[in-house]
Amino acid sequence: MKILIKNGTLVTAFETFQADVLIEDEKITRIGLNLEADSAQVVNASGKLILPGGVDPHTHFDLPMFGTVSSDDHYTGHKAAAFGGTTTVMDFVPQPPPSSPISSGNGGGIKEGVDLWMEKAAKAAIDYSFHMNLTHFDENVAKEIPSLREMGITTLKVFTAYNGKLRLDDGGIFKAMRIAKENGMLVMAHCENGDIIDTLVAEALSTGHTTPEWHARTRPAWGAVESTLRVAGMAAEIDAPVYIVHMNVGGEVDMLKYARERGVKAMGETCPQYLFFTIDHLRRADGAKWICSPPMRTEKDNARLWEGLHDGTLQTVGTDHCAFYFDGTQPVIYEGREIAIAGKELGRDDFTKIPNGLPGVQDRMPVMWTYGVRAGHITPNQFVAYNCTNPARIFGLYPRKGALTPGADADIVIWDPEKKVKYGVAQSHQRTDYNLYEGWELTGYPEKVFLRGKLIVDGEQWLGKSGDGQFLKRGEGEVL
Ligand code: DUC
Ligand code: ZN
Ligand code: ZN
Repeated sequence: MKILIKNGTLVTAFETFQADVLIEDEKITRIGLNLEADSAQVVNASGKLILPGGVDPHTHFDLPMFGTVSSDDHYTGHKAAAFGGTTTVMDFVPQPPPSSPISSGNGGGIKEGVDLWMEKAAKAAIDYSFHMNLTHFDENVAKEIPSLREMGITTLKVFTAYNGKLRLDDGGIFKAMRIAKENGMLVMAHCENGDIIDTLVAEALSTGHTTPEWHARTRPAWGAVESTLRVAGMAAEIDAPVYIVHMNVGGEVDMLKYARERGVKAMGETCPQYLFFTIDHLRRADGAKWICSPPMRTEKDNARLWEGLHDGTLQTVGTDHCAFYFDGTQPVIYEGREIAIAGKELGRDDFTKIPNGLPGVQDRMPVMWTYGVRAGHITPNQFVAYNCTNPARIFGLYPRKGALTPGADADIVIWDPEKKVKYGVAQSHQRTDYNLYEGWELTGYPEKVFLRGKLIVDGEQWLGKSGDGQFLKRGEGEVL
């Protein structure tokens, strides 16, 4: 099958130029001016931009939490991603706790966790890969980590918060980072201060402070700043790369800059929610919609994060997509069926019971185009770098993904830079009952989305299906 996309303007992480693109079967085979190809189906992209499919390095589909589960699974979340121009997602595999019945095998629980996630993701509609959450660490776990490489999983996420649940102590993180380095793997760090959070949460609850705002007030920004430096310090000591996920505080950007200026291989991701929202959103009557961890901060933090993208201190924009319904007692119609999944209402009287997480996998590229590129914070090439190319490079998928080049997978977005959309839940395929960007005016939107040469989104039309997505085995990534 041949498809010839003619007259478009290609935007890569490095340059912008006019060219035609020839797709043969699943790959891009030629890029050049005035291409011709016998029997090719021609798509006229005059006036449109051609971008590589987005790569979202940070999602949580079908994730059990607080007695419910995140409401987008590995099909619905993939479909939503595709409508927003994303064709590859990387999801986090929970490590079963040692007490879990599925953790029996060799004691580390890693293989069992991955097997379970493979099963869940069999319904994939776009290409996907996994990161491994490392939430307990002992000799058995240490021995099992290298086996992840054979599975094509070259990343470990560690937490400096969620004491007694997800957190590793500093010694555990340090040892895991050493093993990761020896095996060409990358540690991703969730940076907050678990001890201080637990102290403040207990105090807030005992003094009757139960509203969503207290979610942010009990997770101080300084905890994120100091733990970012702490983890970067470990990376410096080991000479290992580290990637700080969901950076949300201006001071974290300062710490990242400090570390990078000293040659530390530290990289950083932020997410749209930390660029646009603040603790004030948690003070609204529907503040639970904005509950995620780490929390929203201040306008000053928003501005510093934008600056970090503008000057290249940060490398990627992920979503941390982990959708929940605002009111899960009311079903949502999804593909003709009523679906109700318990959500944020679980914490109506206690912020600690509100499932943590936000929708965003579809929203990322459209909102970053209008309010990032058009607003002058980042260039179109930076947009492609942060949303597509850098995640592919850092996580070992480049140039198969995130690239417009012969030999790359034909994951292509035809982007209409002039299309105006009043965005919100009505345009969103994310399976939840709200959208954080409700009523936002967008200019620029995906028109057609190809996954390995197959047209899966055509305007409003969904042409993809469950099973279209492939698991991507990843190799060693680059340090950017
Ligand atoms: N934060 C969230 O808000 N949800 C899922 C995981 C995370 O780190
Ligand atoms: Zn996290
Ligand atoms: Zn996350």
